[in-house]
Amino acid sequence: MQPGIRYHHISFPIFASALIFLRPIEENRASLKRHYSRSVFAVYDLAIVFLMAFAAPVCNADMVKVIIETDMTLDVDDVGALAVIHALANRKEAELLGVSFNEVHPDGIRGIAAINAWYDRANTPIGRFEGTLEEPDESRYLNYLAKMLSESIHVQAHNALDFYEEILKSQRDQSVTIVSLGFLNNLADLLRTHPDLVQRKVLRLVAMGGRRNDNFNFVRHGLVNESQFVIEHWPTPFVVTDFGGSLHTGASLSSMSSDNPVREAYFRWFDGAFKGRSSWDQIAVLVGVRGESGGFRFEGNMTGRLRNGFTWAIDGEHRSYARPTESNDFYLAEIESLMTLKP
Ligand SMILES: [Ca+2]
Repeated sequence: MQPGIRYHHISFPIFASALIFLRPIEENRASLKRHYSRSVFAVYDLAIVFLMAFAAPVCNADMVKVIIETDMTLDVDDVGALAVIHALANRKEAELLGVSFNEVHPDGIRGIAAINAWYDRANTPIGRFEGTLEEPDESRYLNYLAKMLSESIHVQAHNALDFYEEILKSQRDQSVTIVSLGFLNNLADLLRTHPDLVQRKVLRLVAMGGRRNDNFNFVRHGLVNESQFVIEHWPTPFVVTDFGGSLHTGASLSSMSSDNPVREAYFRWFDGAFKGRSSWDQIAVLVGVRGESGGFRFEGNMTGRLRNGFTWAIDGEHRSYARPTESNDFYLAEIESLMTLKP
């Protein structure tokens, strides 16, 4: 067991109990002040500062460290998924290490940056695919999002390879979850160039795509062989998720402020209306952050297939399929509330 984990396991219950114990004092602070001297409260405040200083790293130990790999361009569920990961970061369930863009739309980077900035995470590293794609996708919303980003924010996106190298090197071994919401071009490049780094640092790759004969994420832009390379050679656990088509979310974004780029993306995607759109990518984020405790079972004893004929064994350990175990209403409520959680 790593020392950090042991420290975390011992100290978290102590800090949690202390904070629960102190809560009534905090709630009745005004009336208690009438009965106790100033110096008593000075000691009390010092104790709180001490607890917060130690509680912060303890809580961080619990967070799932996530890199999002997105094709945010054609469909809008990538935008919803980015909202979900920011909300999970606000709730201390996840730490967003960076966002990597695997499409080539000229407004993609600024669109991603606009969302990060709205959630007060303008410094989130962004990676970009610097190759070319057959028939690049168009977007109904990215140009609007790009304009929402303040000119005062300098966006610097790095080549996806440099982006991954820099982030992964700085993280603990087997601590990083990559959630892929689009194409696998960046991850194929990463795996070819830094297979050892992937093996050492990546806990798990969760990929949104059809388990059998996927017709978008794993094949679009002529990338099916890149997808095969990733699925065939990824050295750590790989989880495929294809649930979410029947979950229509985003309509409640109408209640958010008009400076919210997530709201704007859904509004523009529906050509000036607020409706619900399928939630494949939000589900992938939930699978990545919450794993089986989020209402999924990682199953094996089946096969996956790509349209080029490549068939792969899903054994439930090295390769798994995330099967939903709850009702649609459960995921709908969860996603809708996360997408509308304010920063
Ligand atoms: Ca996507």
